[in-house]
Amino acid sequence: MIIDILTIFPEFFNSPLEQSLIKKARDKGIIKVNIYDIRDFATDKHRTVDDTPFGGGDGMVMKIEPVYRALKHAEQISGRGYKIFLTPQGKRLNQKKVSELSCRKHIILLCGRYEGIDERIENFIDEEISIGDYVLMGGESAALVLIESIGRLIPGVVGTENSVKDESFSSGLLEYPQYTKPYDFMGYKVPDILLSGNHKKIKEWRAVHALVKTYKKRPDLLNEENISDDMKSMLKEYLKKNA
Ligand code: 6GU
Repeated sequence: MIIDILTIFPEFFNSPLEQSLIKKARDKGIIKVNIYDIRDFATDKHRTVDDTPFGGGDGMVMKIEPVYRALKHAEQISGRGYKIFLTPQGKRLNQKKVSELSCRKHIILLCGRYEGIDERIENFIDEEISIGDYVLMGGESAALVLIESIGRLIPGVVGTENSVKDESFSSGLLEYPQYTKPYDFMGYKVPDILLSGNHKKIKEWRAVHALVKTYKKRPDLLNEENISDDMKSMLKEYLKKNA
């Protein structure tokens, strides 16, 4: 996958994209990241990328020409890409969207700063994405969130496919509780069933506890689609026993 990032803060990405699994994926050539400095596409000697808003008001607006030229340049280098504008006004990101995007060959992430980009940018992008209902200083950290969430779904980036498949959200539920040594930490013990060696029972326990955890921490995630009648009665029984 080719990921192009258009930003006025190219250095922002240096360290995060040089760590851990993303770095390995880049080294292996599974992910190719190109960072473009929008300022390089300004045409005046001050390399201006923002200006005051028409109609007055506080703050500055990112000019459309340098952004447009940066987009065109990125596509000249790597071909047509799926152009995403990171903005708090975009569609809220979720695992389904992440999964969809992970199938694309080439995405272009446009990071906005200041009070936003000239509205006419909407004519030149494919989608606007927000990472949640709060306001960041710019789209850069949101671009990183996208890269991490998408990157780990690309085959070969995260160790085993299973560790991706089983975890929180892919199934619509939170992940079951995990433990490692020591068995007893300050009196808090690991559930004995996990030490029993009975794989059928362990599987069952994990299914119930994924459900219990979701019910307790994120009840908003439960719906008719991700909870079968069997699971419903198991949850009821568990809650009755542990009331
Ligand atoms: Cl993508 N950008 C900014 N500036 N703020 C945000 C956001 C994006 N997503 C949530 N808040």
